[in-house]
Amino acid sequence: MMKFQEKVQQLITRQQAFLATPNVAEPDNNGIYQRWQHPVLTRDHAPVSWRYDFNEQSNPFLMERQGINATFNAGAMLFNGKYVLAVRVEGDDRKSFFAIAESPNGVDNFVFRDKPITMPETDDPDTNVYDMRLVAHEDGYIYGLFCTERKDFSQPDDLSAAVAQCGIARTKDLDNWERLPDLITYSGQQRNVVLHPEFVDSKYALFTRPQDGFISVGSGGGIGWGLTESMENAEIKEEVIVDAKQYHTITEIKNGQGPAPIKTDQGWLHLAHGVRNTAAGLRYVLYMFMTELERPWVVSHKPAGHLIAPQGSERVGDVSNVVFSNGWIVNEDNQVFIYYASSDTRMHVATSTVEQLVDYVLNTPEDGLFSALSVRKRNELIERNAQTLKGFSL
Ligand code: M1P
Repeated sequence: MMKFQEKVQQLITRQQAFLATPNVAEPDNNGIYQRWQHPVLTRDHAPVSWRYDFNEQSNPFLMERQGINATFNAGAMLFNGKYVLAVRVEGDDRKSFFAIAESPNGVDNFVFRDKPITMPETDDPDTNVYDMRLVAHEDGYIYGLFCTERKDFSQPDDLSAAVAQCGIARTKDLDNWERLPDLITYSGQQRNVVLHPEFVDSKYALFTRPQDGFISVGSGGGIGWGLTESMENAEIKEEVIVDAKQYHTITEIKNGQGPAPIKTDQGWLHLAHGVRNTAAGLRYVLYMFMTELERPWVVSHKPAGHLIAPQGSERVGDVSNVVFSNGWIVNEDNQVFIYYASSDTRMHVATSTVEQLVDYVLNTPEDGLFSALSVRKRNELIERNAQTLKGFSL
């Protein structure tokens, strides 16, 4: 029988080999982005020392004492030459926390730092924290804006009744965080709040997602926008809607800003999620749009439909039929790494370039909102192609 120490060594060695597994681009792509074969982060990437007790006296069966359930919805940035994810790690106890994982190339070899982030709290403790957006603001700080969830004590008998608000923290090194007061708005609950990387009219600007309830946005919804004088006491007195939810589109039930937008010569590139209801439950997909450079709250271009929808094994997980993104990275070669989670379970990457995504946003037809218009546009494409394809053997 294998000795305890040998079993420990085997666990460590196996995980090291797993973490070093190279990722491989899918053989085909759609011209917009490239999918990769393996998830970049799964629960198996969580260090074994976060899960097992390696003391033979206290853990003779070498049990996983504190299991990890999922690694998903990660904020992202380049930091000290590395591709860095601020991952939502969820323990078997359903509590989420943040942990930094780093990769040299953005597509594989992601390794967690030694310990999760110890996030300071406000006077009102968070029950759960998740979905951090990392933003290097022009004020010199790296901000992490995230959802803080607490019990809704106005409904004591409903144990699912919760309140979502925007927690705010900042750092210079991603290890040591200063917690600031939660964002104040006047529109019920908030989730998917994202800091714009630049000042607007000398103020901090935030994308918001006002909602009436914890899951249902009710009469709220849409991606909002508001300004605050400071982040030390962030307060948005007035929100305008940038991109509203809309009947018979991918945002029929709700939507939310993903990561902070990317600045390009043509405008700000946005990645967001849209949600519609189906007989099988909510379906979350990712979509893009562009806003004006000088007025980041005004949409200038919006392709119809989704950019990324859950595919194959991505469709199955703790909350199935979901893709969600709150992190993307542009590197020095203008390559874009879109980090997206599937089904609230694991993280993937899709790669593209700024040039491709700008082309996609500027030149993909908008949603005509009616089947007849959709068919007309498709027939126009088919007829143009018929001319272009003369001379090809079809
Ligand atoms: O379960 C899908 C997603 O649901 C929520 O997103 P939204 O507020 O837009 O509905 C979040 O809890 C998110 O973490 C989760 O991935």
